[in-house]
Parts: sequence; C-alpha cells; structure tokens
Amino acid sequence: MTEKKESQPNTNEGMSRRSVLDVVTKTASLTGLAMAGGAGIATTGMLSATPAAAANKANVAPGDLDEYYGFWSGGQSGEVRILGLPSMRELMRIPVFNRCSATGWGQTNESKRILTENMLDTEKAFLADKGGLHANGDTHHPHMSFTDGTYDGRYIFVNDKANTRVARIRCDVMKVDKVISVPNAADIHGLRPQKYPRTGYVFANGEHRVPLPNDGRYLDDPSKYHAIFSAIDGDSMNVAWQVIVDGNLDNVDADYQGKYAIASCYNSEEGVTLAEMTSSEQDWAVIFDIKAIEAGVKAGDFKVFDGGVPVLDGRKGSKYTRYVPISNSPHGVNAAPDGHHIMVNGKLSPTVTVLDVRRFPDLFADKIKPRGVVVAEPELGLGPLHTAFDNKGNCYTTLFLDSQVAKWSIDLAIRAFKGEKVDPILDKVDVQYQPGHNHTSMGETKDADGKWLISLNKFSKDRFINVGPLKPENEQLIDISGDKMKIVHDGPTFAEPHDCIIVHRSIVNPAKIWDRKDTYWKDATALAKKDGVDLEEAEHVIRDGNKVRVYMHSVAPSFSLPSFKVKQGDEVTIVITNMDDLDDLTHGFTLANYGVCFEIGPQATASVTFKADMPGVHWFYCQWFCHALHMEMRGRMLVEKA
Ligand code: K7E
Ligand code: CUA
Repeated sequence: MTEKKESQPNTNEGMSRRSVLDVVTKTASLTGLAMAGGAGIATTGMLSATPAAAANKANVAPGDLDEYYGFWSGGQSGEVRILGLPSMRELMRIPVFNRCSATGWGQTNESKRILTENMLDTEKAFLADKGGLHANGDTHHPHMSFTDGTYDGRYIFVNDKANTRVARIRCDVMKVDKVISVPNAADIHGLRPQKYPRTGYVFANGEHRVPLPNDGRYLDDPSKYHAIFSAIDGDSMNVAWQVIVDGNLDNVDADYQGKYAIASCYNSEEGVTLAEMTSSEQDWAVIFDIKAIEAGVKAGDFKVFDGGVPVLDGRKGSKYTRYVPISNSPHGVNAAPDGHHIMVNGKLSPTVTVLDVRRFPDLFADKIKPRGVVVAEPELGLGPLHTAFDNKGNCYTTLFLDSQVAKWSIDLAIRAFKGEKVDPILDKVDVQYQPGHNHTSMGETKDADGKWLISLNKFSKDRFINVGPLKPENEQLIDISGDKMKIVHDGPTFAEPHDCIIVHRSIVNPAKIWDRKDTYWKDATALAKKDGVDLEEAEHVIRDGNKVRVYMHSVAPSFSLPSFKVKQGDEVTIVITNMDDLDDLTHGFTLANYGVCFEIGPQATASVTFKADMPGVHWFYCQWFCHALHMEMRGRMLVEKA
C-alpha cells in the first residue's frame, strides 16, 4: 500500500484525467444546488464565479497526495497541526505546549525533559507544587527555518503567548525538541525567523510591558514598564540578546537582507488600561538594526537582568532602533517576496503602510525623517490585520471588520502615494467571517508561487451545522491563480489557529521511522547503559533500592515482558523500545488505572516514571492499533502490598 502511494504522481498532469470528469459532475451538482438553495447562498459570494472549475482544483481524490504541507498553529489548544493542501485534510497534530493523552506528551520522561530543561528558576519554583509543568499554552505563529530567503525544511518555530515560551519542532520527525522560556519579556506574541542568510535568529516579541525587573516591587510606576524584543539563536535555542523598546510589541518580520527586523507597536501612550492605550492617533513600527545591536553586545553596551541575557536599551533616541510613526495600533508585519517592501497593517486604521528597506540605511544615518521610509499607504477597508503575497507583485490583506480579503498591487499603491490617480485595489472577496491571519502558498519566502491563499476566519456562524454555543472557526481556501479570487473550500477548525504557513511538499522530508541512533531518548539510553541493559533486547526488571526500572521491547503483537512485579511505594520507570521497523507501525503503552499512556514510534524508545502507590494487578496494553492481535498485546504489573 505504501508502495502504491509513493508512486502516485503529484503533478497537475497526474490529476488531469480525473479533473475532466470532476468538472462535469461538479458543475451539474452545484447548478442544482444554486437553484434549490436560493438567494441566501448567493449573497456569500461563493457562487459568484465559476465554483465548479475552482472547486475541482482543490479536490484531492482519495489516495492522491497533497502538493503542500500546511503548518497550523493550534492557538489556545497549545499545539501545532499539519494539514495537507489544497485538500485541507488534517494530517497530524504535534503537541507542543499542551499535554497529549494519545502520545504522552507532558508525561513521558523524554517530553518532560524537553519541557522543563530550559525553564527559568522562578518558573520552576512556581510550578513545583503544580506537577512541574504548565497546563496550557497559546500558539500563534508557526514559522519554518529559512536558508537564503526560503524555507529549508529543518525546523518549525512557534511561540507560546500564554507562558512566554518559544518551541522548536524538528521537521524530520515532527516532534518538539526544544522549549525555552524567555526571561525578562512578558507573553511572547510576534515571532519570525531570520530569512537571510539563514535562521539564524528567531525574533520574538514580548507583547506586554512589565516592570523590569518584575519581582513584585512595581505596579503603578510606568517608567519601570518595558516591552522586550528578543533574538533567539535558532540553532542553540539560547536567547542571544534582548532590546528594550517603547510601547507594546505586537508582530514582527525580518527583511530579506539579514540586516533588519521590523516590529509593530501599539500603545505608544504606554498606558495600562484600554482607554489609556488607544488615546493616541499615532503608534509606530520599530526597526531594529541587527548589526548595530550585535556590535553593541560586543562592546558591552547592555545590562543583565534575568537569565544572563544581554539587554540593550533600544528606546527612542537609541542607535539600535528607529521609530516610524504609523496610524493607531498597527498589527501584522509582512515582508514582501520582492525583498524590498514591508507591510505594516493598520488594524484600527483602514490603511496598510508600506516601508522600503532600501531607505533604512539613510534612516539610521539620520539623512531622512522616519516617515521617509514610507513609500505607500493604500486605504483598503476596515480592520486590515495581515497581508500575504503572490509572485506577481500583489498583496492580499485581511479586513477583519469588513469580513473581506482585499487584493492590491504594490506598484499601483506606490504610484498612488506619489499622486497618480490609480486605484491599487484589484479585487475583493467576502470571507465568512472576520478574518485574522491569512497566508499564501510559499508566500513568506522569495519563492511565493501565487497559487493558494488561506483566510483564517475567527467566526463560522452559519457556515456549518450547529454544534452548540462554541462553534468552530472557518478557514477558507482561496484560489488566487487568476485575476479574481475564488473561494474553493470551507474548513472548520478548533480554537484557534491564529496563523499558518503553506510549504511546498518538496521541502519537507520527514523520516518514516526513527533512527535508533537518535538522541531523543538519550536519558533512557544512559540509564540502560548504567543498568547493563541492551534496549533492543530488553526484558529486564532492575531494582535499585525503592527504584525499579522495567525494560521491555515490543514487536507486534507482544511486549517482551508478559508481567513484572514491583512493591507498593516503588518509583517505577518503564522503558520500552519498539523494535518494529515498518512504516506506520506505532505501538502504545497504557497502564490501566495509573494514568500512564504514551506512543512508541517504530524504532523509538520511550519511557515514563511514576509511583506504584496502588496495589494489585494492573493490566498494561498497547493502545495503538498495530496488528490483528493488537487486543492481545498486553501484560500485567503486580504491585505487591507494602
Ligand atoms: Cu493577528 Cu496573534 Cu498573529 Cu491573531 S495575531 S489574528
Ligand atoms: Cu501494539 Cu497495538
């Protein structure tokens, strides 16, 4: 079956025979629907174009493979999801800041190490009586590592706004390998990797201003409150340096030259209440001069607060930053694939402000005024939040309040800004409803391909059968290959995919099975070595005082130990190695009534440690359907009464 999938062509030619048939059937059925459904549907705009032809392009038939990987943030669910595009099929969930009942993320020793090894001391102390782990996370911005301005397939980075963390996902196994807590900053929101020459830095915005140091001494002294911009080294996942800025930091992007990062800032008032925060007409975008900051670090021009990180002063007047006034409360920041233009989305202003990075050197040399880097400011509609790009110099901006996406031309917008009587807006499409982020296929790289746009809409309202007061969000796939945008698919999703990226599948090459040499389970390997156990042949119970280590391997449909004994009160560590090496042969280990449950991928080792405080016989079983005798893949733990 695997062989067959592998040989499936993934080109448009490969689908074309089926496509021809599909056009015929879809045209017939949608014409029927339009007649029966009446005017209510037509007002959505979905049927205004030729939906059959468009819908056909998004159709990926059973057995066919998608052309793109979508990496979706899971918002308050704390995870990252993998979708296939254009089918919009959800392929996998990667637990990140959440805990996962299926895979044991947050329970296995391997995941606990990753989740705790880079915690701050204050955080560790805070969590000590709460099981040592955060219970939640809030992912917003998943972004892939770059090399030379385009995705390189190594990592996905994602922020946790809820607990001020940044995580890294290894794209070879699609598992998190690093989680760090960012010191000094509060509530990481905007996050973007350096595009050139490579990632390099991962820029992370601490959104909320907090006292620095935030040790309980200050509440109402605004001069003590700061927002912190962080540059994380994407290779080591250490925070390389931080910069104090004025205002609240919102979103961020990097240029295509590797010289600047640009963040949107709201709350130039530096207020702490809503009325205070929105009273001013002008906020700003802050531009960071990376080389100058690196030189400042070298020269020792910083202070150190928590975490041993150099913190530079980038407030107004600093040589490390420049502040470009932008109308009230800008939000998304998006670098265009032309390599020169940076879009700052107005949110409370109906405009997108276009900055030209080629003018930044003059700005830092004080040869031009801050607004001198603005080359266009088209008025697009109400509530512009984020902008995506095609490969033809066009932009696609979400209009939250208008529930629309506006397509506009960078060139026309620049000409209009110079006074020419041209309208930069090329098209608008209604989306259902209230879009936040959007994203185009490869659109945040120099390889933007202009094929697909996804609009991540915050409300679905009437688009799906009602599931109660809490409704899914609605993610709409839009065909942007022609002059007019065409919505071709509605996809409900659970709270709350803020953002996503769409990556061509040729860039992502995950492994089919684990490599036994992987260091993911390095602690288990070290433990086994100490105990003189070969993980691949393991069927051992080793007692060390009141600590018991149980080593097993699994080959479908059995664990190497049919039963083992421990004593009540023992601290038990179970280490299991899955010796099956077939694609898609995952086992699981559930220890009934002990709350123990985890995944063991083919050729992987996974382990868990718990206290055997409940006497009796407890069955353990494989919870990943693996074999015709999967139900029989089980054994017993006897906990002898103390
Ligand atoms: Cu606009 Cu957190 Cu990227 Cu939500 S953020 S929309
Ligand atoms: Cu092994 Cu189910």
